Amino acid sequence: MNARPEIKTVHSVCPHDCPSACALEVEVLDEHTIGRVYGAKQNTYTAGVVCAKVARYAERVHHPDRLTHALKRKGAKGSGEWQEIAIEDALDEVAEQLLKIESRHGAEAIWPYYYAGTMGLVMRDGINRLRHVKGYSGMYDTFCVSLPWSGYIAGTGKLAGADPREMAKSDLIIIWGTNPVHTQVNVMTHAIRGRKERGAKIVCVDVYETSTMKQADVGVVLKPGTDGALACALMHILFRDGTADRAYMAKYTDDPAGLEAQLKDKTPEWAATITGLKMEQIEDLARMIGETDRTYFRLGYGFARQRNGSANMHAALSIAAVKGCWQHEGGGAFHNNGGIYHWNKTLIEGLDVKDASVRWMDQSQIGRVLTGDKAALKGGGPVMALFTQNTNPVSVAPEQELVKQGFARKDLFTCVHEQFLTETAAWADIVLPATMFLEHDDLYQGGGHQHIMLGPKLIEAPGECRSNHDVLVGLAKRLGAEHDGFSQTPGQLIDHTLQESGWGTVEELEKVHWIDAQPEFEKAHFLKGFGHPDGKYRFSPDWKSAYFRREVTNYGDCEAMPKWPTHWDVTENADAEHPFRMATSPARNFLNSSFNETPTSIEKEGRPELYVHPEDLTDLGLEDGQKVVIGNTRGQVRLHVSAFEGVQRGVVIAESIWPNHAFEDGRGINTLVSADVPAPVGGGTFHDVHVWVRAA
Ligand SMILES: Nc1nc2c(c(=O)[nH]1)N[C@H]1C(S)=C(S)[C@@H](COP(=O)(O)OP(=O)(O)OC[C@H]3O[C@@H](n4cnc5c(=O)[nH]c(N)nc54)[C@H](O)[C@@H]3O)O[C@H]1N2
Ligand SMILES: Nc1nc2c(c(=O)[nH]1)N[C@H]1C(S)=C(S)[C@@H](COP(=O)(O)OP(=O)(O)OC[C@H]3O[C@@H](n4cnc5c(=O)[nH]c(N)nc54)[C@H](O)[C@@H]3O)O[C@H]1N2
Ligand code: SF4
Ligand SMILES: [Mo]
Repeated sequence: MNARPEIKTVHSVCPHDCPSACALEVEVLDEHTIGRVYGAKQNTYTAGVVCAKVARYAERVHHPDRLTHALKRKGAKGSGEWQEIAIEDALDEVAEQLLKIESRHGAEAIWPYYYAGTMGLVMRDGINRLRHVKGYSGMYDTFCVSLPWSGYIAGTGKLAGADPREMAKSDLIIIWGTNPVHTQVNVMTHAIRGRKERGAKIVCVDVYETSTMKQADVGVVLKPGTDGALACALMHILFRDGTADRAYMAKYTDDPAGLEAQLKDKTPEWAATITGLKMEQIEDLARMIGETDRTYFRLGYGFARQRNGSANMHAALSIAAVKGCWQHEGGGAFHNNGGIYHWNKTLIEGLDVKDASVRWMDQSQIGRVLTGDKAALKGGGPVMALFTQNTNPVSVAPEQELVKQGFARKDLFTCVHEQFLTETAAWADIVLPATMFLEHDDLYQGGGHQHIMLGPKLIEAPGECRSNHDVLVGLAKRLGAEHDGFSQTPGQLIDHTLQESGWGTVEELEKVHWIDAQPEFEKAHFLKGFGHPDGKYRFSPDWKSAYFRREVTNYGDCEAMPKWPTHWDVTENADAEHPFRMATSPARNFLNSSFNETPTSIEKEGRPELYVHPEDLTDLGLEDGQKVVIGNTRGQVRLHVSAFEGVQRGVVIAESIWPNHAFEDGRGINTLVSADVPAPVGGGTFHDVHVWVRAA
């Protein structure tokens, strides 16, 4: 696994939190420097295409502001006064603090907090090994996947679906609640192949006219949180018009008659009122689906970031079963392939020493946890130490006012391991400098496709940067934490994990760069049965057993969830005080809070803006481009409005995630987002926010 500097263009993998997980070819100029980054041409999913952010990755790796040495806080918390210290001294200090806090307050007072800034299995998940060996508090990861994944699994019983490359063989591709032109560009490669090769129609369902919708044949702009209503009306019409596949449903689904009865009153008229769509739009889309066996539902994350998001994911997914699309190549549905890899991560995560009785706390509720909210603390004592890797909560987490109050606590010890001095790192006591993906070995899987890929170390890291693994090993030694995983190199962990999971050895993977793990057609299309014990697709989900995190029981209020697809009206609706519904949809040139440090991204995005319908602007007495303040019970945010026709009245969009400091008074968009716990298992409701809008 050595760097091969004599070879100019070398294989790697994009490590970012993006379903595309692109296979890369990287120009290595010398042992410290890269040039352009390309998509690997031979990889059948990446097919030579990467997003612009990563094509210009040299800007990020060789950024002048990269952290290269450890920092110790000199002034008050958050003061920005630092002293550079040697990395070994920094690790000594972190270990000393953690041991002190453990002896005074118990191991559960320490909260390792991480997410998916890198998607490498070793560097992302290794932190759990330290957690399990030491008995530190657990973190339940709710930012992203809990709502969509539970909704999908509720229907299929498995997180997998029709091969996304099959979109090239579809006749109708429905891109629902995702904006791939911004968030996972390769979806477009395969959808557009379908259009070119067979005249496939592309439909896009979103809450505003996105860059993806501009490329679609049909755009459906509905009100946020109303996808369940649209899905029900579409299914109602399929039953009504005789285009539902009754033979398929009889064989493969739990209770089609029950569903049909439930859908009787879910008419296009009913759905038009809820979604704000025209009845003809709903009828037209239903007719297209009804006429097209090879309809492919590409279901995204975005529409599930609503309090009813799991139910809406399940409702949209159910259309594919009503129409029987799964039987046809180029038909069916897909969200994520997490279920196909059968990883054994015992060594990486230290699962052999896991104590299930140790508390876990909700990632999205970090503000409440750090400010002592009893429910968020799950009945345990206060968190006295945070150790973070791969995430930037003082920017991306909901309820920013609480998050910042928490990080400002004088009695909280915070160590942040980062590549940049992020808004989270700025509050730390100790900051450790992290390697970037080209500077360490790791193993990756495609969420939006089906490849297992190797990302080897290609260049040397600057200064004293350490990989996540090396930092964990350094801390484990000092903390007396023993586990086999701490005595292995990343290359050995990769090899062991591959072998234990049935994917060969690291040497084999090195030769081929990636493994295509796509299950055979019949399995991927559930033609041998769905993932539930009875093999049936569930129109009527058992929400309690649909949890994708089975250790999390009774987290949200499952009893209150609808038994059948419907419009479950639990979103944060507009009211007299807050007349607008806001979504914080991802901007093209940022990736969560990453890339908002690179000059080209900042230049392209301009400034934080709120897209508002021109007639709403008129009603508010506001001009295009005017500065406004928007708010709700959680706080207020200042930004500029931009007149935008491609949104329903009463809906506003703030493309994200700008850093807090890009806003006039340092309050970013997540000030307004709630950390309430949606059923069934919690999850970030980043696009489910009501606000008022006023002149600033
Ligand atoms: N450029 C860029 N790329 C990214 C990211 C980024 O921040 N920027 N983030 C990465 C991460 S972590 C993830 S998880 C993925 C997520 O990628 P996606 O699956 O695309 O999910 P989101 O980006 O959250 O939202 C997608 C779309 O859902 C829309 N939406 C919001 N509410 C509703 C609704 O109620 N109904 C419907 N139909 N649509 C709705 C939003 O307007 C947005 O256009 O993208 C990854 N890629
Ligand atoms: N308003 C709004 N907020 C959102 C969302 C939204 O759509 N709208 N989306 C939500 C979603 S889906 C997600 S997933 C979260 C994601 O939010 P974050 O978890 O903050 O996401 P990233 O920006 O991907 O990564 C965080 C940090 O990881 C660091 N990092 C990368 N690689 C490494 C490494 O190898 N080691 C170490 N130590 N650090 C590394 C990067 O420098 C970066 O600062 O944001 C959520 N917040
Ligand atoms: S599309 Fe996603 S996976 Fe591909 S290069 Fe861009 S950020 Fe990375
Ligand atoms: Mo995410």
